[in-house]
Amino acid sequence: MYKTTFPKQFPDDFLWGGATAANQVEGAWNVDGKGLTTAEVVRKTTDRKHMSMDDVDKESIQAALADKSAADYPKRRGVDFYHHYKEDIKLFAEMGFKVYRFSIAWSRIFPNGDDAQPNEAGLAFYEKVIDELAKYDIKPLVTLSHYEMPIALTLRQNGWLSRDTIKAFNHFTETVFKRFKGKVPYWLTFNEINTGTWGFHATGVLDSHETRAKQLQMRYQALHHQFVASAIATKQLREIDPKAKMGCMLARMQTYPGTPNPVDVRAAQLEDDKNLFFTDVQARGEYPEYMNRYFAENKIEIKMAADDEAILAKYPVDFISFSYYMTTVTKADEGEQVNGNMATGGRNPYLQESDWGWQIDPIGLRVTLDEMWDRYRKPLFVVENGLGAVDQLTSDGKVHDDYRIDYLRQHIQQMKEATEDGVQLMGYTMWGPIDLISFSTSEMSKRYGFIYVDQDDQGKGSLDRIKKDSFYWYKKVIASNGEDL
Ligand code: BGP
Repeated sequence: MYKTTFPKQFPDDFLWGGATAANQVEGAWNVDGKGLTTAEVVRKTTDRKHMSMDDVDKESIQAALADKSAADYPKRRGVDFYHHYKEDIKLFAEMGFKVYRFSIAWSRIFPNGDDAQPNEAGLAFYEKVIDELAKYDIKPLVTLSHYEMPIALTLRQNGWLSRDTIKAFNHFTETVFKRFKGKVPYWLTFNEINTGTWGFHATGVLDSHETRAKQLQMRYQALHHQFVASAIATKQLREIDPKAKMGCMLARMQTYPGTPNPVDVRAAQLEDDKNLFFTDVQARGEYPEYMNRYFAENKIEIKMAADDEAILAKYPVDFISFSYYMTTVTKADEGEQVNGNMATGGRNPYLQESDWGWQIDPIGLRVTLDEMWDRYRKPLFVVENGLGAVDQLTSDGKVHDDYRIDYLRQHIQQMKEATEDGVQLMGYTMWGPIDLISFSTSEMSKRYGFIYVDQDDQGKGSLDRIKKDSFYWYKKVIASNGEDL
């Protein structure tokens, strides 16, 4: 039956909130037994349009390990959420958050990734965070791996390239599922899992000195291990905490054809398939045929253990989450964008871009939501979206960030349209409700937050938290369940 009424509104239980990652907010990188992660050996970049982390090699890691300061490694200091979590959660509650997405740093729990016993101080920290959220009735949505591989595993076994990493990861997941049983209703395994094809930051695989063909072989193999580890984590969660839901997480970047020429349409379809490949595996439980063909044509051979396919098929995710910042454009004669990377995609003359070259496309969010709902028929969750911008703190202690409000408003409007189109959307956690260290550039000055943090790119500042104009706006949006935009 067709619906005859189309209420343009979000469901009553829509999960409004914000999202962060341990390595971008926590700081306290050498406190309470924490081990270092891949994120914390990456330096600042001076190139705003490119990521800084994929030329990392063993030598640069050794140099980073020898450097005991946070001066050149901003992800070591974050915005000191580790010591400010009560104050920060109180501010989230004041905005009316229903959900808070954060990651558990694997190396706080297992400093070397595969220690025999967990580090109690690490578990205790996240327990305090979860209990603090519960005071305000904010539900945790926890990412198990947000570019935070224990550096020991990268050095010892080249990160996810090793099958042994599956075992280590699933020991970690079992430990946290047991500890936080009944307290965390939503989990995600790997943040932006598809960015594993971009390199080190996501897989912990050191391959910057390899040929492009070899890199692809290594990266897809590492990703296969992540798929298996994700399915095993889903199995564990069903057994340990059956009411909790498991999701996958994709950096969704829709590719438009550069012209209506069918060769360009086909090129765009291939790019898009290579993006959706990840959700195809994790939501449908099998490798899609188009990808098997792609692997064969590119001489990529995925080594699988006997029961890998059965595990993938048996434990698909319950819901699909993704980040959405931009869309991109391709033409057949531009060749493959396998090394596609944020901000390096083709230009779209109809779109404006952020100061970092990210093409802003609110309607693209509706297009994506509608297409993904049709493809999977599983609940969707937008777990990242937002505008990185340079904010000015005025002399009277205010930040007038109308550009951010405008960006978010337009995206929320399109989510509403998608809801009316019939998409089952669980919630929206905008990226970086509190200013944090940029993932791609390690800058502080690329700010996303509703809450300004007084800290500059050199790490100087009081760390005071200041409400921006957008803080009051988002509070209104949540209170009206998305009606008052
Ligand atoms: C996503 C990552 C986040 C985040 C965001 C914004 O890709 O999952 O960790 O930081 O992008 O990116 P950036 O910080 O580079 O602006």
